[in-house]
Amino acid sequence: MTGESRGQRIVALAGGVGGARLVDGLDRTLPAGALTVVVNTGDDFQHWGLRISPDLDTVMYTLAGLSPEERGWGIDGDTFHVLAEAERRGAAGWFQLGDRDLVTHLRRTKGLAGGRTLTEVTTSLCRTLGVERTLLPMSDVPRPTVIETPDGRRIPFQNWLVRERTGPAVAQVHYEGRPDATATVRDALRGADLVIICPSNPYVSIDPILTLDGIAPLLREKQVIAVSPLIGGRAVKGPLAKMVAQIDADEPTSAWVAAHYGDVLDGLLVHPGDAFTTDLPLLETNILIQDRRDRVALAESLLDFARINR
Ligand code: FO1
Repeated sequence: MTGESRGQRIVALAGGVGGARLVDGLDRTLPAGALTVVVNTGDDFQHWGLRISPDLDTVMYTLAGLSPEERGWGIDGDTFHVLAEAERRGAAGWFQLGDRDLVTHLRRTKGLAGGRTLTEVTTSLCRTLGVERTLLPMSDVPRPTVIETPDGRRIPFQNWLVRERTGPAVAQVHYEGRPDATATVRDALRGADLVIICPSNPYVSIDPILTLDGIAPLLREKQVIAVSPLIGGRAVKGPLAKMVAQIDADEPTSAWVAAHYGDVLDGLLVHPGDAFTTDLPLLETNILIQDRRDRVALAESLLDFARINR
């Protein structure tokens, strides 16, 4: 596969843990320079005066081999002494920032305060952790995701996800502000031979990227292949299944994923048993990523499928 992919430029759109795992498989499969990862920053927020970019960090730590296998976010084996002390002194402790992880947030916050862009800061964070792949925040300007409940309450995304444990029902998801994708992101997409939509939550990880001005029209000119984030009517991780029921009053199926992405999509990978009747090229293959071997196998199947359907 590496030989066949030589010279190809592939862009992956990714959110959190599920996206990071496929990106890791692509990283292990594709030659140097062939892969650019555009990462959702709608989850970003300020906490303890620090700029936290959970999805960028999840992808970065995964590529650096630092992520905990099960949990997926943060740094494996991290300690939480600062968190315990901060809580003892009355700080909010609902978002678990690990001691080693804190160095990332401190450096990012300092870099941004010094006038560097999130793109620049991300590149330097990656280099210090030995990550050579190009990781690009979707935008250098904040675009916070906000959850709206049926009674009109608006809850910042991390508060809803972590603090309120996805309890409040979701009527709508908003992406606040109208920043542009960075020029670097647009150039990467313009030059792409293949765009991969990772198995991340469409509403809160992928749509923040797809709804940036000019991105969807650009993608309609490209071969775009997605991996379903749903298996047998359940999300591999996170609240997607109940969001589909609450927001779209629909069943959380692969057919929903295809309909959601609509004419942007040129192919979809679904788990065995999840195929449905459609003109869209489908590949039924194991999309449940449990270990490193699964990540590479999925990346290879996807690249083969893209080549056959080009
Ligand atoms: N997710 C949680 O469910 N609880 C946490 O306390 C938490 C802390 C955290 C710290 C750093 C980081 O990079 C990610 C963290 N996450 C936590 C994960 C993260 O908030 C979500 O998984 C993503 O935003 C969803 O893509």
